[in-house]
Amino acid sequence: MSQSQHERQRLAHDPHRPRYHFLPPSMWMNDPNGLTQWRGQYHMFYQYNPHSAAWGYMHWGHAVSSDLVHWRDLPIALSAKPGADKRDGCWSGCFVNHDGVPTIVYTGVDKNVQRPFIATGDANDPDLVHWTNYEGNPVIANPPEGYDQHDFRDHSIWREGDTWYQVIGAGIEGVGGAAALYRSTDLYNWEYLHPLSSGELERDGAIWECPDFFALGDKHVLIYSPLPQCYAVYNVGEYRDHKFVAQATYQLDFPAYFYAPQSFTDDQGRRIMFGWIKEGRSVDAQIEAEWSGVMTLPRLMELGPDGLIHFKPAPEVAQLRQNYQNLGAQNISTDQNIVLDQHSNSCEINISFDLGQAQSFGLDILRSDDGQEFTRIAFEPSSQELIIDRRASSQNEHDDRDIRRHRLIADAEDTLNLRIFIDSSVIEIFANETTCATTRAYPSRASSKGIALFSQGGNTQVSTLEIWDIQAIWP
Ligand code: DQQ
Repeated sequence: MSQSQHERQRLAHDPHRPRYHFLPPSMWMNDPNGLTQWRGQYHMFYQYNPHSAAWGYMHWGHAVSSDLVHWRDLPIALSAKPGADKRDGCWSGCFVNHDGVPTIVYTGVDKNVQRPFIATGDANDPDLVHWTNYEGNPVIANPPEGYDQHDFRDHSIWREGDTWYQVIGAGIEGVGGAAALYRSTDLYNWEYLHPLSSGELERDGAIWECPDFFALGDKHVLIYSPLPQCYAVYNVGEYRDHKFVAQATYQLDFPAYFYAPQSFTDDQGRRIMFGWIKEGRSVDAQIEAEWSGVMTLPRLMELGPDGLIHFKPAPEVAQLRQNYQNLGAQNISTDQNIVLDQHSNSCEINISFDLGQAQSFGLDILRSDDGQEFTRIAFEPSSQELIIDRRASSQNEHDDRDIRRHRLIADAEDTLNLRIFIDSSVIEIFANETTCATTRAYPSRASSKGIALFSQGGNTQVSTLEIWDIQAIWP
């Protein structure tokens, strides 16, 4: 058994550890990096600290998959130098197919100075195991004048004709977060042009981390993760004269467990995103668990006729379904709780509610047999708010336990469809495809796997209710 399989087996008993969302064998993970499909295989690199379940000494972990769902661990691709400071290492970046040479552009951090670095791999190796740093690193000496000289990191690269373009996450002094645009003919010598886009300090943050820029439908999309807000934002707009003008801006996922997403186009032309799901419990609990950080499911992004990005789990995830239960239509009477027979904390729920007279309706998941512990997902038609209530999610006061309200990005008119993926402590929700909400819950009771439906202030008709158990992706 390999070391990584051993680690996975060692931690598999942990009831809060996800079983079908990707995470490393053990220890800390944050951003997805270098996502690509290379010679048929999907590659996931990720920010990884192999020494602890806390951030620091960043390496690039690495796994491959032939189906976006089952992953095979590979050796660390990029390492922090021995003796590095906690803040030094290999920070986020992207993969580039440089005329057949597999290439990574990332942020090398040395003595807390952040600069663009390049490493190349072996084109004949489908696993892309070996990476060699370019001797001339860094490839850009300093951030441009007028920019914050410290925060200058994370890369998104594309090609137009013979010319490479890249944006780097940055901030302009006194202005706000920005995506600094560069151009190059050889990927190694870069000329600064101007901000592809920049924001207003108060509204859009001081620094934009992890910019991701790509065409979608007949528009362009710029995604970034602003600081200090610490959530991810997507902008749909026009790209002209090498400037991006946003026409619509939305938070990508609610509330803020989802961060630093990255996307890529696969061989089928699909735009696929992964994001980092943070923990919702104390640092001590993470260190004790010996793991921290989870990837979202692979999300397909399409531009809808409404001008919004529509998010769906990649269809490949459906291969993990088993024990299909079609519970058909259900009528929930006002103030009634329908406790279902199903018990699972590793499942997918597809539920559609008709919007009727009820003031609010929804479901309790991760519910204990006595109904004392549960996580409530509710919808209030009058405010169009999705409400995630975790006040009774766990008995541990160090876990996040709050109630949050999020207005849907697109109003639900007649129906609210929720696709809910529960994976131990991860809850990933797709609401009418246009609003995503990801949260965490760490139930204390072993029986907290139940599901109940409720309606308040009027009856609610459920038109579809399907539930599948979801299989683990590791043996
Ligand atoms: N994580 C990386 C940075 C990036 C941040 C460091 C976002 O490159 O800006 O681990 O989570």
